[in-house]
Amino acid sequence: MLEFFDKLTNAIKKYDNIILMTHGTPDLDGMGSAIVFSEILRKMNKKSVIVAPKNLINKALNKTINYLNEKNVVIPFKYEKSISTTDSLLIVFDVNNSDFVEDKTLLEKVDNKIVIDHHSKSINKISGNIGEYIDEDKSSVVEINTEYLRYLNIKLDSEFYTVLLAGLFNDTYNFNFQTTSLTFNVASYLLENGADLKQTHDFFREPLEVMVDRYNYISNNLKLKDNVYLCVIDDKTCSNITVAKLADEMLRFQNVDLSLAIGSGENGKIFVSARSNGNIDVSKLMQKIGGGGCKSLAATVLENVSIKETIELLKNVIRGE
Ligand SMILES: [Mn+2]
Repeated sequence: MLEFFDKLTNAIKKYDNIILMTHGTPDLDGMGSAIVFSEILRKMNKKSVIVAPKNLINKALNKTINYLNEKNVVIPFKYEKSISTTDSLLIVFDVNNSDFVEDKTLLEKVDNKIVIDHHSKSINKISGNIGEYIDEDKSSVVEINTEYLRYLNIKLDSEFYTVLLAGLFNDTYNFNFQTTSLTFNVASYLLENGADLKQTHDFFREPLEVMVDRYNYISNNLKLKDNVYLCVIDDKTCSNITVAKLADEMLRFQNVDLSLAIGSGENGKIFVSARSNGNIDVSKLMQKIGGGGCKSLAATVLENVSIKETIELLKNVIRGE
């Protein structure tokens, strides 16, 4: 890790035009990391831009951006067309599959790339030709970025530590997934530096009707196998985030080792989310049906299939386990 941090610092010093990007439909880990990284660069007297999200439907991230605006933090969002790519360095956070980045055109335009991620390596992996750090044992990109902050020994304003803590909460689902002693160690460091725990919780608070709705789908769960459950949103279109949260919640129940959730989005897409308490590697499971992720969180998007067919498909995938 230290070797990578040396490489990262040298690359940052070499380039004046630094572009930060995360995955499409960003979350608090990827975008939170990019926002804080841009502040780290500012402290290093380097200007940067963040590729602006086209799809900002993550409510917790929206609340975080509003919170930063209230603190007068300027987030340097720019769309691909207005970003200069000559002599530039692109740092990609929280994604290594070239199909899932916020802007593929930009990815192809920039030659010099660094990848910082914690997902399993995809067959369409972006080449981090300047450097890459991809560690599946890390809970989140926040964990890696916080280690970099420590390495640099840079102090930030407290709101940035709050954003990092929120990213950690997001990817571990409040320390339920992928959590190691380092995760707690990083959380402790963030709190010592002024992260606001109450504020972090507030980002994730949801309206009563949303929670009640989620539990309606949970109460109608399908048992696919011992300790394996599926929840289905079949009465409306929804976002991939709604599906992911359903799978997250289902894993909190006793005797659930693997939770799956599905729902259909716009344009006939079917979102599938899978969560595991660690007994089963769900990234391998989702890879079988064109997706990916980490050991305990993974997902895929299916096309040209119905909800009914997806249920059958998942039953078959689970039977193979
Ligand atoms: Mn992440």
